[in-house]
Amino acid sequence: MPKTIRVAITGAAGQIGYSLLPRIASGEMFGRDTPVILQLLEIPVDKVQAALRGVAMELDDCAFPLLQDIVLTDKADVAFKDANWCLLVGSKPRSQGQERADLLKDNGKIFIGQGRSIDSVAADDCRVAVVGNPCNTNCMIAANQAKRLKADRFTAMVRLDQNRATTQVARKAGVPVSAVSDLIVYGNHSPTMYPDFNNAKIGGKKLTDVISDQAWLTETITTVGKRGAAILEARGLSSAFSAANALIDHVRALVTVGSTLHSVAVCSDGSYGFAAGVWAGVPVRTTAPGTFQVDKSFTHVDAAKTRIAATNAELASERDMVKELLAG
Ligand code: NAX
Repeated sequence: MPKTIRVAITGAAGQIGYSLLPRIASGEMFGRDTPVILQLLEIPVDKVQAALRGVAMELDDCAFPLLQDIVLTDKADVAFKDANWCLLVGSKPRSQGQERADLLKDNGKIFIGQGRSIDSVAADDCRVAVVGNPCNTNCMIAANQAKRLKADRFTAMVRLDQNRATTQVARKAGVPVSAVSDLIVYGNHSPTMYPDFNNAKIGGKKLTDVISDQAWLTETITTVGKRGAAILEARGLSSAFSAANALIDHVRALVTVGSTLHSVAVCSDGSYGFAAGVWAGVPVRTTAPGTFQVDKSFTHVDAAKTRIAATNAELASERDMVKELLAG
């Protein structure tokens, strides 16, 4: 039997947590034969801690064979202790009238503390995936606190954007989603993200040969970028199970060695024109469990370069807004 994985999850009593936890406990993230221990972190507020206990009761009542233990805590050092994976989902929502810069700074403080704690108590092989928004910049802030763990242990999630784009093009082409490949989302998890249809494939053919309607493709970039807002408008709540599902895909991709390309936000080394040191979505291939390589072989037409430059500018401006939160 594979070794037990300790998975720390922040914001575990939230919406995404509720959809995510049973799927991890049932083996969808780390494999159907891999035991897991869930280490759940929530804020020290009685009502929230009570909700967390309720979630744990439901996990108990599922009698998941792979779920070996559940730890409930309001202390980061307890949640991240010996964790092999830290899934940073929790963050503060934007309050009414709050400036984006203030939201960035408010949430940034959470990720300073969590980054430090992970670096001091998590397992040596620890990997971190950030979902809490603004996830690229929060990931950069957490990684910046780490002395022991290298930057490539920290990734942020743009997979939901990839999945959203995949369904749009599959539906347009009248093919199953599994026919779509190499559809990479570049940049920030925000409306500036760029889903690259030019290098994507459908059934092994160039996507743009299968869908030649350029106006539709351009409009679909906007549809994908604004999908979160559309769901919020329709549901009155932000995306939850689709985000949890994307996080399953994100981590599963990073623990599964293979030639498939995935969109993952990683620490930029300057590839594709991203500023070095920001976390940007790029094409990634998993070379060993938890270890990836960025595929730098794609070329982009001028219109794509302009979009990538715009999402890079946003990432750089976010970094600028939180510069006092970055160590060194
Ligand atoms: P909820 O508000 O339902 O849950 C968030 C939970 O985090 C709350 O229970 C809260 O108590 C907890 N929390 C806040 N500060 C914490 C801290 N310091 N330590 C531990 N827990 C803390 O939000 P939910 O819908 O679950 O969304 C969670 C985050 O995911 C939000 O930041 C959201 O914006 C982000 N999203 C990211 C997506 C992505 O693709 N990267 C898509 C979905 C989602 O919008």
